Amino acid sequence: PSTIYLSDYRVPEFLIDSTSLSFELGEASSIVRSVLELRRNPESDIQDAPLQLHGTELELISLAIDGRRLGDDEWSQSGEQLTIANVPASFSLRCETRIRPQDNTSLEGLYKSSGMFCTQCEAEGFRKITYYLDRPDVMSVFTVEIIADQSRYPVLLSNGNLVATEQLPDGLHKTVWQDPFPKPAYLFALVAGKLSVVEDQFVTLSGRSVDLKIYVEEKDLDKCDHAMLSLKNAMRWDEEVYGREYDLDIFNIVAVDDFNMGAMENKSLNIFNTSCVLAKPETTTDAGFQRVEGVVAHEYFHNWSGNRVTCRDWFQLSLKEGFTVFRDAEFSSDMGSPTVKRVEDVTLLRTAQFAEDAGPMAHPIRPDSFIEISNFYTVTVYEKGAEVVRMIHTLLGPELFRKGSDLYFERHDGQAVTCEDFVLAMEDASGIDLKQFRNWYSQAGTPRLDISGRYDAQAQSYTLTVKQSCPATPGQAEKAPFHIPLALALIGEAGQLPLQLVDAEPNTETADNTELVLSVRQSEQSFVFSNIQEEPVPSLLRGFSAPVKLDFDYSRDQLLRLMRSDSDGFCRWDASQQLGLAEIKRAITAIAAGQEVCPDVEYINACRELLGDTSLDAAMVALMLQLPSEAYLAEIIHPVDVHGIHHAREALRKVLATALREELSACYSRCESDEEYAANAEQIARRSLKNTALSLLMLLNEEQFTALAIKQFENSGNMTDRLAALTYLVNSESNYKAKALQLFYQQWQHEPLVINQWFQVQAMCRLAGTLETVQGLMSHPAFDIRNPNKVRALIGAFCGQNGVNFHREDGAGYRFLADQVLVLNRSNPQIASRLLVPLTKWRKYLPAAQQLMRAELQRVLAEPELSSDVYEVVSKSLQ
Ligand code: B3K
Ligand code: ZN
Repeated sequence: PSTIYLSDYRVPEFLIDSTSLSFELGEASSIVRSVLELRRNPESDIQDAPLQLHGTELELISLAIDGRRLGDDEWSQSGEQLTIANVPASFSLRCETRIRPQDNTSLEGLYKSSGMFCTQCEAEGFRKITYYLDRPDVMSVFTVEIIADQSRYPVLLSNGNLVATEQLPDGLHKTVWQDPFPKPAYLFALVAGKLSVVEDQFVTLSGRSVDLKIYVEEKDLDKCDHAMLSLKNAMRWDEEVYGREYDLDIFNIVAVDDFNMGAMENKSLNIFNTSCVLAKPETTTDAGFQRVEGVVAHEYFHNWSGNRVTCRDWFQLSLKEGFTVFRDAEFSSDMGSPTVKRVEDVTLLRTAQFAEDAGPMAHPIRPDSFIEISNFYTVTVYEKGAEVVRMIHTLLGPELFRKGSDLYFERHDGQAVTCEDFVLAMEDASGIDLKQFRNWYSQAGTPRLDISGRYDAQAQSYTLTVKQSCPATPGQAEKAPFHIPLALALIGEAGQLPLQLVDAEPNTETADNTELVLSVRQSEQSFVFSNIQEEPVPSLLRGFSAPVKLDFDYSRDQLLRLMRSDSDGFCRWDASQQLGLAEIKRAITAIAAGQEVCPDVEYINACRELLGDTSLDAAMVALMLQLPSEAYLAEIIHPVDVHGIHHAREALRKVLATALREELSACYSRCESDEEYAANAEQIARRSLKNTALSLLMLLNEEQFTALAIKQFENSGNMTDRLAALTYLVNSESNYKAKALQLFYQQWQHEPLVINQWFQVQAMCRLAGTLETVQGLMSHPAFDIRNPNKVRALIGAFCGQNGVNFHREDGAGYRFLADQVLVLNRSNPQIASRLLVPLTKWRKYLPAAQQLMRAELQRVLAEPELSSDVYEVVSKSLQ
């Protein structure tokens, strides 16, 4: 496999003005006929180039130029390339190919999923359908004809508007679709199947009425309401917040079972993983409801940030993904609880993204090379990319940011552009210089801020000294300083102090002048605040204003003050996490020395206060009571002793539960409610706190709490509470767990999404013997290795979220993962390379683990027929 470089980008030599496709979908194979109106690109330097089209795994039947069929000597094929040497300046190319969607297990291109045909073309799947210029800067107007058996495939969909339907002989029928908006091939979609539909309407700001349709299997018709509501909310929100209106008369969503990721934003025909569209209280957890809302919105928002304005090349992926994640995060924040959403996003960033940035696959949000683009749909491109857009938002403020996004959409509507074009629009609209800020696009690694504060009582001044650095990443030894927005406040005894900065220009200030955003630009920089009457506690990186690691030497009492009274929800939560982290570190030391774990009384008291304070948002209390996750701890404590961390954390949780037994119990009762389920912030918060309390109480191993869990498991009407109870029971010593698992299976065996949760709960069980359970479940009739959701639920959850069992000291967890990766390498390379990620982090662990992990990676690398996906990840991780 070869490496592709951003610096090698050239404009396309040909353009495709229009694309007509005709599909004859059959049971053994399908025929694709295309007519492409091609012409040489006037902007290309090479005006005599041969035509080179992409194509993979296609059976070529015939080729014709302007109606004349080409002889075998007029074209040649090598690798993914079809070359036609002599072509005129403009011409029509007719091409016929045969493909086998039934045998396509990669779930890329055209494939079958539970009896229906569907497509996934991003990034480079269209070349598995027909020969084409499969690159995002070639945009074309598509007309699509679909012919299929009417009884098996009554619904035939593609992008744009339905312009014709026709009955054909032999039980066939046909539909014709036309998409007026030029688009790259990666946004093409086709669906054919037996589908039921839920319909609604949306009237846009300018008064146009849009038909909204969600297509699902008939049995799922009762699970579409939440997605439909989320779609309408997203459409309204994009009008209000970004001034973006929907542009066609129809918007379709289709749910499919077998899908490599969450969903896909194909123009007017979004295709969704069932897990990201179906929801009802009995089968879906609160997290599931929120995911549906977020993903529906995300794909919808792509209509502007992605489709109307698309990417020039795949190195610019974050242009659409980072921006769209930022947009969907703000939307979810507006629909629910802003602080909770922020804490969840920061948690993901600090665990998965920071780990990626510190690992062998580290890359900037705009990578400069790749072997397989599918490997770059990463937390870095998406989530860190969103943080970069958020920082621009912070530096510009909401009004100028909106001016910038308006300019961006207006300037580039209908174009395929770069991250640079986005930044330029933001600069042009705001007049704010983002020159140094651009380093965020080109440099990988998580910057580190080391901050210290000095109070001068005499001068009544407070000085913050900020040092920034960024560790080396593969291919980038030295980094230039970043432009980092550092939001802060200074907290005194009675609250936030007024801020007067000496000799520097902050970017933003709050109305009362007690909060501001410092622009940190140098490797070392000091900021002096005057008229400070008492020694303050700095509240730093408010709202997590930059994706950095922050180090400030807070005392316990300072952290307690922040945890009790900071007005910034994120900082408040973060203080609780830092206190928890300190306790876990002490517990690790205590256990290693054979001593008892006994946390600081003040810390326990602060937790007690939280539990008793009914004025607080329950969701925040729940978040603050949860100790930093093992995944986060693995980012902080090096080398990572998985078992040591796990035992210390569990021991500490148990001590906390013992100390807070009465309060937790009271809190549980207070949060119980029999009102009708709603996925709103208030109820979600209450369930979250209730289940956090129960999870702690379960550690006490007392019959009364086990009984409580059993009661919750048996009686609750919603999946959030039932699944939480099942999880705690499965992780307990209770004899009831086998029965619970069996009951649960029996009740939900016909709901694949629920059964995935059943697999996941078992795969994540912390008790010994889980690997054997997982291995056993691999041959359960409900498991299917060709279905990515099942692979993620069982294998992915075990290897990625069950540290103690995956990192078994005998290496059996590593061996298991390598075995599965080798199987999936053949059927579904994208899923295989994703799954491999936990092994690639081998360098962080203790020497014995390192050796075992590396041996498994070497075994994978030795496989003779590695896909480019797996090859890239495994070879880079061993470098
Ligand atoms: N754009 C798609 C992701 C495609 C992944 C291709 N391997 C979904 C999204 O981000 O909205
Ligand atoms: Zn996206």
